[in-house]
Amino acid sequence: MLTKVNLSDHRGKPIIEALVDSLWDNYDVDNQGELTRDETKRFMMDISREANKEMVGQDFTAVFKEIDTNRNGTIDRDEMVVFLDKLVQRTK
Ligand SMILES: [Ca+2]
Ligand SMILES: [Ca+2]
Repeated sequence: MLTKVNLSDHRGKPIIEALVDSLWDNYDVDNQGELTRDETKRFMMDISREANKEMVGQDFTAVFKEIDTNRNGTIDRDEMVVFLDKLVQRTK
């Protein structure tokens, strides 16, 4: 869960990367190293609940497309890093 990630305590490791590690631990259910649409949806629903935002309800398909920059239908770590980075900028 995101709430378990202490953003200020990842010595030497970029925060986003640590976040992605924890995401993959929690959401890459089939352990293929990528998040499928369903896995991503679970993650989005969880963060929107925790952040108390309606970011997902609106248009998951559009959000998924935004993350899946190479359009192969799954989210890899690099894509998630880019997305989270944008998200962090946005919520600052
Ligand atoms: Ca997966
Ligand atoms: Ca992809």
